[in-house]
Amino acid sequence: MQELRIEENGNLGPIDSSRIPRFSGAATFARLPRLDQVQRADIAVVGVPFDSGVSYRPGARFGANHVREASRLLRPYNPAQDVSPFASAQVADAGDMAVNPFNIHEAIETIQQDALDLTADGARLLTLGGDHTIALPLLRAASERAGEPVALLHFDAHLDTWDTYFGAEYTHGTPFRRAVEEGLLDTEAISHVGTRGPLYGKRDLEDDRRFGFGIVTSSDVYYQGVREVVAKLRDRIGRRPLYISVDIDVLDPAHAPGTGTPEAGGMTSRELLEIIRGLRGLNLVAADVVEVAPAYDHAEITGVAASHVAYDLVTLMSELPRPVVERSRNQEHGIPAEQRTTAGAQ
Ligand SMILES: [Mn+2]
Repeated sequence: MQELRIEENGNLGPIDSSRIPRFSGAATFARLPRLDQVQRADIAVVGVPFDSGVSYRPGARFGANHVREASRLLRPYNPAQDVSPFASAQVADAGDMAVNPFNIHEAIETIQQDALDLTADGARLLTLGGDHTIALPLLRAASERAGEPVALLHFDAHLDTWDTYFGAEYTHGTPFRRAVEEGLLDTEAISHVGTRGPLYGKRDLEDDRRFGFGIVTSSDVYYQGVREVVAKLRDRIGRRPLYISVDIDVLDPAHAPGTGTPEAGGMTSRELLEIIRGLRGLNLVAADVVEVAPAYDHAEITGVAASHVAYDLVTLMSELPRPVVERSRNQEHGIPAEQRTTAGAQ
């Protein structure tokens, strides 16, 4: 059937839900075109169906498609930011990366390379997980593209700076420790937001502080309020290239039951969205939304929350100028768009 789309500013937008019911057809993020349907994307949304790094409930491998399904109700104008993100920028769904579920090392390599390929022409990347393991290769790609270590805002119930589980270095509880060790992060500008819940010991916090992380706990958000938190975070980040990683378990289980390691006492989806909206104008180079595990979701509560978080992140990106990219060797010899796996968008 014909895809009747909204076109604005020369950008191919979402399927027009006033003419084609929004509950019909194959799901892409926000009913946007697939990457192979556009000349070039300013922002690519890609899925990573991978959850081989989880320590508790599995199932985040189904997260990206769940978020796509839950994103059908997103509309093209974002009144909270007074921006029409799909008119301001060409946004497209790049489908899913084909990651090896049986080999975590190979999966990490694939994610890093695919992220580099997708951003070779200056596109910004929004990734839908997948478990939090994927943040490490995504940060490798982001800092390589930025040409310097990046600032990090990490929304999560957990620190994710633990060392190993069962001797394994690459898991969903360890990506940010690895990222610091690899020099991917500007440790003057890295913060966790929304942390809470029991730890193994005080040492967890001491290690984390030693790596340079600032912490805004879930309680801090409650007592200080969104405005004060936003002001502190903006201060710390400044003009640095910024990566935002959102583990959906930053939300209270009431707002996001469909996740792998839930903790009571979390932020509301309103608080999270307001903090993200407070970050307008910062140099957001890439972002992810991870740990959506649909088997534990009900009535798409988690999927809807994640899709709105992704939408506001895309909105932030849509206002930024497209980065100037020098034609590099990597770009000349990268994998052509048509050879990338795009199965997930179906
Ligand atoms: Mn996490």
